[in-house]
Amino acid sequence: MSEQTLDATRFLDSCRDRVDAELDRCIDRNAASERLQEAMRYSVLGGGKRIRPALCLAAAKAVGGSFESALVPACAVELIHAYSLIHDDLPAMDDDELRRGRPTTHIAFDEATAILAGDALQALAFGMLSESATLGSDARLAMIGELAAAAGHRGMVGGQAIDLESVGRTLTLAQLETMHRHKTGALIQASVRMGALVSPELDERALDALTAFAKSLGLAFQVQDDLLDIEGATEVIGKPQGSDEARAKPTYPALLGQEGARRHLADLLSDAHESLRAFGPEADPLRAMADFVVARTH
Ligand code: GRG
Repeated sequence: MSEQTLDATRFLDSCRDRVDAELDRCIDRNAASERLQEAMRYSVLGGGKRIRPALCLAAAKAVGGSFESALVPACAVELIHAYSLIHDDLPAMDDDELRRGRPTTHIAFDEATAILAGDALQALAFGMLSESATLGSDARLAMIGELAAAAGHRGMVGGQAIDLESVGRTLTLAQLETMHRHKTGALIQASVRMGALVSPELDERALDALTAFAKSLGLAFQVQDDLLDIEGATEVIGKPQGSDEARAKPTYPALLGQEGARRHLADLLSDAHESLRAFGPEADPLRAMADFVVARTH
């Protein structure tokens, strides 16, 4: 393990306990349906690297914001992420039976419960933000807007729609990047920007630099995901690799070749670091997270 990966692993570990404790607390025991509540807890608390919460907490640190204030937005982005995975795994979408080494939510429960769990997690994310006692009302409002834009039809859901429309079609690199900017990039960008928004003294230049960082990192995340897929190092879920459906998905290695995709990944990582040039050591966790995202093995 390289020194940077080790730094990020330490940072991720230090975030995970606090984030998981908060997620455990916020999916309380008072849902109207016990089965729904179990499905929500199953989906959120059953593993996951917590990359998005860690990016949120690292961005807050980079601009001098407090860990305590960034904890709720960090959990909110993870709830949106968990909902997106539940819905993405459904038969009407990717139709996957395994996620994080366990049955997907619709397999462990049933399809209708999985849909409702995703819906409820999305609502919970916004509810948590609106009620956060550690954030001022301006910050709460800005974060709710940020997360809504990233999650909705101009962001993640829009990207998923492009993805569904693209199966079996040949995309140009520009079209592929447009899809990933929306599908995975938007939530990664929101994670970083919401972390930055906890700082009352945030200046526009710092926010722009962090946004540029997150844009490069969001694409890098997806290039590495595609590389892991073809290298077979990723957790293969439900469908055999190389199946007709898997082959029909547009990917970076399919467009650029494996070597081309690796070079593109290195360029995106370098762009991400360049965006942080004006920041001092307080942005080191963010730098380490960028290195981790491109070096991750699953
Ligand atoms: C269905 C509303 C809706 C949206 C779906 C983002 C998305 C849009 C679906 C996610 C499906 C997916 C597998 C996308 C590729 C990106 C990816 C590998 C996500 C998994 O993120 P990690 O690696 O997962 O952060 P963990 O398990 O660590 O949380």
